Amino acid sequence: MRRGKWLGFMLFLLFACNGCAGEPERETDTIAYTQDQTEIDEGLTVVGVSQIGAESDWRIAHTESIRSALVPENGFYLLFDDAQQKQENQIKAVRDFILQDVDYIVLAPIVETGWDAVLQEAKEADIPVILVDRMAEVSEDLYTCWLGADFEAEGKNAGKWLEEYLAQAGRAQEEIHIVTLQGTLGASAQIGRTEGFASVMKEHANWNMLEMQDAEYTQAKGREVMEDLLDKYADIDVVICENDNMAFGAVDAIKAAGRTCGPEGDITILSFDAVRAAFDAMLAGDINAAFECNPLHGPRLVQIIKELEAGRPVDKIQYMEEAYFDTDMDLESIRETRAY
Ligand code: GYE
Repeated sequence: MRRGKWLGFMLFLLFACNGCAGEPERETDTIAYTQDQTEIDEGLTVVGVSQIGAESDWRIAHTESIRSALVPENGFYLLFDDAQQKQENQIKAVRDFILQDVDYIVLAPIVETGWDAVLQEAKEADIPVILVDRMAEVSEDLYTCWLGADFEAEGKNAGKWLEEYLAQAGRAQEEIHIVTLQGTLGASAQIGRTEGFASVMKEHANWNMLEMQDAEYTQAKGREVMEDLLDKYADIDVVICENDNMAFGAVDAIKAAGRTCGPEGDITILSFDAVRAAFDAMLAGDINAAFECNPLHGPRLVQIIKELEAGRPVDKIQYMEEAYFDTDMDLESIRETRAY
């Protein structure tokens, strides 16, 4: 912890406790911290993490990876805030972290826009900000680095996979009707996956995008949106789901409508993330392919912060390595090796 930080920290705790009196607040580790402050070792690096929510299996794995890496044994004290899918909660969390004068702020921005003011405040407070998962559309001097996935490449890979799949099935020239369940509109993962897939679609005049709808990355909304699309269109050939949980919801809706999907069914389902439950869904024959998005950011965050603490520069943009999986592979064996 930098010199002079403890004073700010203690003042904040006083302030936080006063503020707590009558106001029902959402639960954060900040409160937990106030209760066991005496146990905190001054040598620890304090990191405030603003997480988006718990909307998907991917997000839960992401949180778990960060929580298990930023631990005292690795030299960290973690303040974790779950924004429950609301940007205003994330902005408030970042402001709280600034007031607490944490050593680092880690932010997973729900959408790309709207971060200029709060990140400027962090800069003025001299607190490095590490963006993880999704990107923020801000000037480069407002964050130290970004760690995440190449969402556009994921979308492109899905398009290329579909191209090959249709060719192998002798359907390369057929009219193909596609719908997309999009993630939270304005989120990097949504923008990149939509644009990446669209870039392959452009090469296929016979691929028709019937409709794209926001299903907010959740299973419940995925089901609801898919029900609506099945009501509207009788001839859907392919469903692009911008995460696994929406795919699970789509599969539920398709089955409830008496339709079939997966490699043996009549609707092809492509999905992103490749969480363990997606392997189960592929093995059950419900979805065709899952394009991996790696949520294990925790160990990489530890490395990045240790480098920064040692005064060494880090790469501004850092991608995670990713693959894809489909039902032609030995999914049983691969599933055994999966960490999430
Ligand atoms: O695909 C989805 C989650 O931003 C990569 O957000 C992340 C996405 C992920 O809710 O499952």
